[in-house]
This record gives sequence, structure tokens and C-alpha cells, in this order.
Amino acid sequence: MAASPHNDQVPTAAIGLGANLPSKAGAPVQTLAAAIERLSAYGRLTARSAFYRTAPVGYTDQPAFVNAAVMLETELAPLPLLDALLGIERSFGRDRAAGPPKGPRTLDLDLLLYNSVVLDDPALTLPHPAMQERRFVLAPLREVAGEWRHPILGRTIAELFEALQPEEDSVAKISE
Ligand code: PH2
Ligand code: MG
Ligand code: MG
Repeated sequence: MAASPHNDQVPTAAIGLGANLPSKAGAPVQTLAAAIERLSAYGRLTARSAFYRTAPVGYTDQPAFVNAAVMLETELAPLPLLDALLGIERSFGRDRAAGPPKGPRTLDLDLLLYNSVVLDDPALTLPHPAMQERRFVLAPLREVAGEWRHPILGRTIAELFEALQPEEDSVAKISE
């Protein structure tokens, strides 16, 4: 049987994007737009959220972030996909050795969900272990995957978002 370009079996990944330092592409909004373009080389982008300006979480003495989320249908398995994400981060100047953990970065691409895969590998934990605590992750993600059920918590992304206290981190939509 001939391979179909729109095969229902193609896995879907949810990817969170973040940036709060300028890169070769420009300001964080431009970096995220350019990174999304680069992601399209690895599969089919089926949805993209709005861009959000978000207060920094974890390490608060740094500029506000721009965050977004996309859905990517891809034939890449989780670990090769993670390698692709890290390669895109590096090409926009991400230097993991520089600066404090959770500190400022030119680009962060996080693999949040991959079908209903649960994985505990030294290189990659799926689902992303802290996603349910972060409004800057769930606000964009619920736009593109609101009905997607977290494979461990058993609740949808929309339900996880609604369970968070609004004051814990501030998120504001900046562009569609
Ligand atoms: N990423 C972090 C740490 N803190 N805060 C916001 N608002 N957005 C982020 O993407 C973010 C953060 C580490 O990955
Ligand atoms: Mg990351
Ligand atoms: Mg991150």
C-alpha cells in the first residue's frame, strides 16, 4: 500500500516555546516566529497558539518572557525530536552553560506531550514534569490542545489550567 501523506498514525507532539533575550532573529517574538518556521521542517504544524507575555517564574530577576505552543505531527520519535529541538535552540544562540538555571534565554523549546507517551529517561521526561504548575505553559497549550488528556494526571489541559491560581504567574496575550 502506498504511504499516505496524511496518515492518522503520525504521532503528535505538543511543544512549548519561550524566550526572553534577543537572538539573531531579533526580539523574542521574532525568535519564536522563526523557530516555528524551523519546526515545520520536522513534520506538519497543525496548530499554533497566540503569543503571550509572561512574568518570569522560578528565577524572577530577569526580563518578561514571550511564550507560545504548537502542535507538530512528526515521524520523529521523542528522543530524535528532542535532539532537533535542542539543535534549533543552539542555532538561535542558546547556551546552556551560561547563566543561572531557569535564567534568561534566547530560545527554549520544551517537548511537553507526545501522544500519550509516558517516559522517564535521563534525557527526557514525558509529559514535561512541571507543565501542570505553569500558567505560561498551559495558557498557550490549552488553545491548541485544551481537550488533550494528560496521560498521568488524567485531566485535560483546560482542566489543569483552570485549577491554577491566576495570581501565581501573570500571562497576557500579545498577538494572535
Ligand atoms: N521558563 C523557565 C523559567 N521561567 N518563566 C516564564 N514566564 N516563561 C518561561 O518560559 C520560563 C519561565 C525555564 O524554562
Ligand atoms: Mg527547556
Ligand atoms: Mg522551559
